[in-house]
Amino acid sequence: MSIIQSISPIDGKILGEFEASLPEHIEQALQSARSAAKQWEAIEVKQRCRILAQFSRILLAEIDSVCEVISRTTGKVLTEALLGEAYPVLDIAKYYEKHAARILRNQGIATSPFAFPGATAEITRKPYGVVAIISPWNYPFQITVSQILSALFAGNAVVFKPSELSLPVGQLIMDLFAKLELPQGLVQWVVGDGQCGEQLIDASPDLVVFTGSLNTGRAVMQRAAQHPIPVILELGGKDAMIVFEDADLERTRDGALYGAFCNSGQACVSVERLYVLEGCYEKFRQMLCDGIAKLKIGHGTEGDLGAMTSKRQIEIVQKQYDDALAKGAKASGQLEFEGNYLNPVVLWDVTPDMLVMQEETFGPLLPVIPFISEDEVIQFANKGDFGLNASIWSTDIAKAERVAKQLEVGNWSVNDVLKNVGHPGLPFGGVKKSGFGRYHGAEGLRNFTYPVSGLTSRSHLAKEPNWFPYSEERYQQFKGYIDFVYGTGSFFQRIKRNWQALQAFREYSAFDLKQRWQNLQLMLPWKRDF
Ligand code: TXE
Repeated sequence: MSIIQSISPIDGKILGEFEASLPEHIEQALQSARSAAKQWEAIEVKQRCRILAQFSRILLAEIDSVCEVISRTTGKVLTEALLGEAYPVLDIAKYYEKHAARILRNQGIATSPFAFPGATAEITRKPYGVVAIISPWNYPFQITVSQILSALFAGNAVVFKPSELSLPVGQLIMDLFAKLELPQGLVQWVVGDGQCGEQLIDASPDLVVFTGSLNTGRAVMQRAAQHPIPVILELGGKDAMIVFEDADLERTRDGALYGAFCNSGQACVSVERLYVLEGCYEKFRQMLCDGIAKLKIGHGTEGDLGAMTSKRQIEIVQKQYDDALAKGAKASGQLEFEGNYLNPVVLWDVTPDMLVMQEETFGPLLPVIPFISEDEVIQFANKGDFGLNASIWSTDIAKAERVAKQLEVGNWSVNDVLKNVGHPGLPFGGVKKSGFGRYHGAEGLRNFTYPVSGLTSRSHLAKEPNWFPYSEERYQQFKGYIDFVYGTGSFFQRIKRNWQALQAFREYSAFDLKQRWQNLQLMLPWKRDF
């Protein structure tokens, strides 16, 4: 039995020891989750929402201790734990509590009275069954719980694997869900590193939701492909922030500092490339350097930037910093502070060959680059493999939105940063190598279900016209029917030239009242898709 020790990056204190899950435990977890999923799915959505509403109440009652555990495990400051981890979870829980029944309801589909005389059609949403959630260490509570809640609201059971660096938060999540009246085994966790993640996939859940690095995402997808199991991948970004001269520069400077250094830059949506219009580039760069000097490093409720979560991540950031300086970049100061704490650093005179411009940084480095035109900055921002989030800053909203819509990203915001990804109604996810699939919003919830399409015929006829036997005459009649439906000319012209063929289908075209009523209802705005 191997033991994983959890050590706080703040002061090196041991936070706990956790037994790594053996393959047979993972199999057992999957089996009991499967039977819990059956019970949970049978509960109607509104009742599921009532049960899950308890989660927010429990979280609110324990919010200080929850933030304390998150802070000690990750190194982030308490305000960051409150705003970046607990608050978005409360928001998504409330949103689904209110909207899940509507998002997941059956959807009537209009049916052609010619092709399907008398038939009605509908889409029902079914939960996948057991969802495996493999989550990272940077937002171990928010990402994991938002995805668990999405899976549960949609009617699934969950087996999650937190990062091996976030085990106290994994335990905390289990303790919170244990206080809800859920079927036994509906939410379970497994403990371990990448190998445990592989074993979890091999235990054959029905959906894998992964958040982490591009390379691990590839491995997860490859593993899932052997079954095959559908995957949702959230793989990080190299997000651009674009600043025009007409922006409110003071507000924009504060936005840039927050966007780049929130959680010490360990966010998939943190600002990693800051493009500033040439006319205000020098002034803005100076403003950033002045602003950075006022940021506080610390912990608890005092600091703005906390400790980095892992030594490995510090090494990655240090390597990018050293590489940039060796290749001619200038820096606002030293990266090293003390222990696991790093200084926030602005870099300029950066070039595309530097690691900091090529790889995800996931640390407190902010490269600033000048641009000369709208077209140029769109080209700059669209360069590279990732496409997660971006922000555009200008008082000319039309211009900012015009630029935003030409960016190859899954999400953007104008005159604000990061907060957009916490909006519970906006589906969140990336394009290009930032991954695919979404969570949050109506689309995000439906992604934890699959559609079942049903069609009910109300035909009283002995047989349908497309059934056997075929003949030359039947062929010509169908050609006439197709020309009537899709051919050119007015409705009357098409009837006239295909009159003979249509006679053959007269007996099939009877309108059914139920079908007419369904089609009529589907024209009403409030009956349309949510
Ligand atoms: O993440 P990994 P790491 C980026 C960031 C960082 C880099 C590496 O740039 O520097 O990734 O971080 C589990 N099969 N992001 O190494 O390895 C692992 O145990 C199944 C972006 O910590 O991707 C953990 O639970 N699972 C990011 C989870 O995958 C496997 C968040 C993520 O670990 C596995 C974090 C395998 N073969 C880092 N190997 C974001 N997008 O927000 C590992 N895991």
